[in-house]
Amino acid sequence: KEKEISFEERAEITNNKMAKKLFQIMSLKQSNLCFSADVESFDLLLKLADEIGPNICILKTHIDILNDFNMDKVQELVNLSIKHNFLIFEDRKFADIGNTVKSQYSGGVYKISQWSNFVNAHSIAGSGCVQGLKEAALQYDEPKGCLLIAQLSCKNNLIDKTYTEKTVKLAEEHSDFIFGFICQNKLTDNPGFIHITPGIQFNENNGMSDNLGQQYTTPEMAILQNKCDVIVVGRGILKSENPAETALKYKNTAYEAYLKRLNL
Ligand code: BMP
Repeated sequence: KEKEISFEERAEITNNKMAKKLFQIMSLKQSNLCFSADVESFDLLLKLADEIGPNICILKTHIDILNDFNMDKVQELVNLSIKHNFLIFEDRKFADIGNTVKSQYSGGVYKISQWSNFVNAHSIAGSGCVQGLKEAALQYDEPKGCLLIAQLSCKNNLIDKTYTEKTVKLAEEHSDFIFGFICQNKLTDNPGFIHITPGIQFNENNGMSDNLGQQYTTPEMAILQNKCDVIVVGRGILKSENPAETALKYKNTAYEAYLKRLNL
């Protein structure tokens, strides 16, 4: 049986600067929790980021659902990410030809490349899409990165096993920029690739209902059984009475599950 490698060791092993930075934050803060800040008010997002920031390694945004977007507030978010030492992940899910995603990533209203540490892309468009994003990222001194969506949490999605396998192959071919996956279970033993998993709630059946096809699993299942590295939690935290307290519970549960996996 293969030995589990710690986040700390993985930070050492990987040549990908984004992965290194993330693994370092995870081991320093003892957190493998990503908070999905799916709110429509930027002011609320900033308040939550300040409260929850100490307990997360990543804050995930959907910048295009904010009603009061502006670049000054983006700067405040960046300041909070420095204050609390978390990374900003814009969940943009790029999926077009290279030339288009390059503009979508760096231009437009949101100028995502300026403030996000990393983004994600569907693998459907192939290497040109990855190449386009990579080119746009090259203009920055600090590391930028991208995750490929290898699996989805929602019911009846069209991704099959072959698509997932091809996605892993695409990631391996671009491992200077692609440093992991959005997925539901571990896909590769390459320690440099991180597995980030949405669709998480403490009580997957009695939790908040989602009538739009979202499927939930528990933090323990995701980390211990499915061997993922990071859990993504949105409504499990947002809809709770005390989001900061609940985030701490998710953080502790996910990290304990990781420690248990290391010692198995
Ligand atoms: P929630 O925990 O409230 O269900 O939110 C999950 C978040 O993760 C959402 O922002 C969603 O866009 C994202 N997500 C997902 O739920 N499943 C996937 O397969 C990929 C995602 O990015």
